[in-house]
Amino acid sequence: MTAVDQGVWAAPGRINLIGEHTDYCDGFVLPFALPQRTVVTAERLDRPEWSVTSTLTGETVTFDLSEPVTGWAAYVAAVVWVLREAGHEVPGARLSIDSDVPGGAGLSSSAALECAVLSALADLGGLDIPVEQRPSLAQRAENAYVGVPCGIMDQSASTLCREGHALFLDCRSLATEQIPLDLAGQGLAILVIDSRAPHQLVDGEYAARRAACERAAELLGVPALRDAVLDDLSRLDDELLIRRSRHVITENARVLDTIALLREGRLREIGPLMTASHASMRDDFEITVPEVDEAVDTALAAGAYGARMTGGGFGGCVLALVEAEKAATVAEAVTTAFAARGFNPPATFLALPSPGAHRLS
Ligand code: GAF
Repeated sequence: MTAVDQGVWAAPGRINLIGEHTDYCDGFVLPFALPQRTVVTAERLDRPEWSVTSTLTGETVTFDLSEPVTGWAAYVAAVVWVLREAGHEVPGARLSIDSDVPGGAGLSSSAALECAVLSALADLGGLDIPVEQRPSLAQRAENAYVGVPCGIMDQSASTLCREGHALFLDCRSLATEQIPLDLAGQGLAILVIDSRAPHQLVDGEYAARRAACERAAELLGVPALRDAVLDDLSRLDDELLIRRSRHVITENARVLDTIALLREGRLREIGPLMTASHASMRDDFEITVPEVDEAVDTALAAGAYGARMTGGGFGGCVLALVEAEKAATVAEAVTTAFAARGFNPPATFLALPSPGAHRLS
């Protein structure tokens, strides 16, 4: 690959149609990329130094990896680190970062940053990194450098999604299939409701859910919960592990059922699967909070076909499948319900399946 001296690259946030907390269980997910994205303007430097400016805060962080980098710039340092670890000659660079992916909302602002920086550095260095290998590198950057034990869904979505499609990803084989998602063509819309619920103890809770799933798989004698079926649960005697496992087993099945319906163009019928996914996250996986439960219940009462929280949990966003013409009414109903319960006002927008990471200029 020919190296370029400078350019502008973008990578999107994502929303997950269905398949939550299944990625680190070797299971199935079905995210799509959002129009909201992180944009990196970058130029190559002739020394091994990286200077990163956030256009949102004006802050600049400069590092050469001789010291650990913390804070938001750690996500950038992590990408430099992982590329070097993989044997690539990463060029020094001056990077300017802009983003309209809301942070802390469960829409993968971290993955968008990682994947945009990875795209920029790969092109600046003329590095030969096939696009299919990029999600694993970005995930490893986050796991090993930043220290977040995330799965591979977000980095895959930010890298591999295509406009107008959802990405069916088998998180064991990493096989992908682009599933057409023509919402507008069927008069439908996906309304996103950002609950703006304050996040608490999120990292610890995420790691605890992952550990519970791994423990359950170990007790069942399978490589991952992907390999378990509901009948296996009678072999567990820990009530908590039974519920955690039941979520993952039923969620994987719901992803496959959703895909079968989408392939037949039966978009409205995925609604009940979305709602069942939410109930499972609320009752078995216990990762919802009152704000997201309220958003789901109100959206359904206002006529949504289905609604569920998306992302790691404990706040963040809900997506609701609605008739396009009803989206504003559903959004208004949720805003009113939030006010009545004394919650922060939610933010709402429509999600359009958008392209994954690419060079803009
Ligand atoms: C977060 C993680 F980063 C993903 O890997 C995934 O586990 C998700 O939570 C839950 O489905 O976004």
